Amino acid sequence: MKAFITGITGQDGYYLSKLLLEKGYEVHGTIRRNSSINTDRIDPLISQYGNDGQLKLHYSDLSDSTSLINLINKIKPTEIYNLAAQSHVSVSFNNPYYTTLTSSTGTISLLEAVKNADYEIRFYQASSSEMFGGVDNNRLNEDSIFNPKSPYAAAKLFSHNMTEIYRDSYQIFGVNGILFNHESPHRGETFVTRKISRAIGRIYHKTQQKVTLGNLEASRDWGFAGDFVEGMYLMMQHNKSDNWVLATGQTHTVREFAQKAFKLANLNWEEHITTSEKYYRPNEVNHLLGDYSKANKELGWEPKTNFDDLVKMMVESDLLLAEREKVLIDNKLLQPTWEYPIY
Ligand code: NDP
Ligand code: GDR
Repeated sequence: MKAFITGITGQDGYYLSKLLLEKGYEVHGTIRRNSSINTDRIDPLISQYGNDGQLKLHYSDLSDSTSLINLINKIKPTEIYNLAAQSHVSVSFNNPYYTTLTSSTGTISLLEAVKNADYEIRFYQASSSEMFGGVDNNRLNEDSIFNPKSPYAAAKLFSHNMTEIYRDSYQIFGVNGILFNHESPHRGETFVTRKISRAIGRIYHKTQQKVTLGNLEASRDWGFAGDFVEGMYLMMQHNKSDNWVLATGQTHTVREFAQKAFKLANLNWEEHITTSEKYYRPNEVNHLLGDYSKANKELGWEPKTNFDDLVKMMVESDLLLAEREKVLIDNKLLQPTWEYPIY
């Protein structure tokens, strides 16, 4: 049981590698060379499992086909999870070329390595509910029509199609997990749920005054990332590769998330949230609601964490984080943040 994970430093990379390490897998993950170290999320796993023991990290990049293929040939994984991506939908409008190039070439490199291997490597592609485009209020499942509205979604649909093409043409074990939004205390801080929970922690501890958001009426089917990686794992253990939707079957607006989250900290959300068109997207996905009945029936998967518990988990974690930050601010080791300028 040897897993190769691209994007191990991301939210899902953390939860998935934790799950696989606990199951006894040898886990290999790719990290990118950056001027600052960006392994924060997986640092607890590195402490526990080492970075050259049961967990092993390798420098690579989705755009570096040679390095990906060399790593796979050397490591000989039994499962590959392709989680890496420029995963921010809004950023993909500003960086369309980079978003498309890295996602698409990365997937092809990995699929080629799987195709050419002389033993079976199971392949997981991180597909997204963004590919549906949210054109109406219907529940979306594996047979729903795709209507990508961003460079991010189009790049994901390309990789989704390529996984199916390699599955049908070369009989590889290629899975597409079409996952609806999933969040956690490890969610990137530029995604709306974490942007809100992070702001609440700082507003509560008086190190931030307000938070500026974009479209409050967009609704999403938000689940907990820890539950969703279990679904990824189950897909990879199934006797036949296929496409599966993972979702919660409930949708909430950004406004509802914010109201609930601020209330948990006894803060009045209207005093602290402003909106600005700078956070609006050129083309918005207004509504997403998933139907996970196929995953439930065939994999026995269902989400364990409901919306209220997810919001609570994120707010409580960010209240603690902000409390720790405040100590640093009080000791002049950190600057207070009035508002984030970029996202
Ligand atoms: P994150 O943004 O948290 O993590 C993305 C990961 O990809 C990071 O490890 C990042 O590395 C890495 N990465 C980005 N660009 C490159 C590159 N050029 N080469 C190599 N690695 C790169 O995403 P999530 O964990 O939330 O999501 C995992 C995957 O699932 C993504 O592909 C995302 O698009 C997809 N997805 C996510 C959903 C969600 O709700 N979270 C829903 C549906 C799909 P670094 O840390 O260096 O930036
Ligand atoms: P999404 O997540 O685009 O669904 O993609 P995000 O949290 O960025 O946006 C969700 C909705 O909130 C609205 N919104 C804001 N979004 C951000 N980021 N910042 C804001 O200030 C803000 N205000 C309102 C957005 O317009 C949108 O409607 C995530 C990513 O993880 C993708 O990689 C993944 O594929 C999909 O989920 C499923």
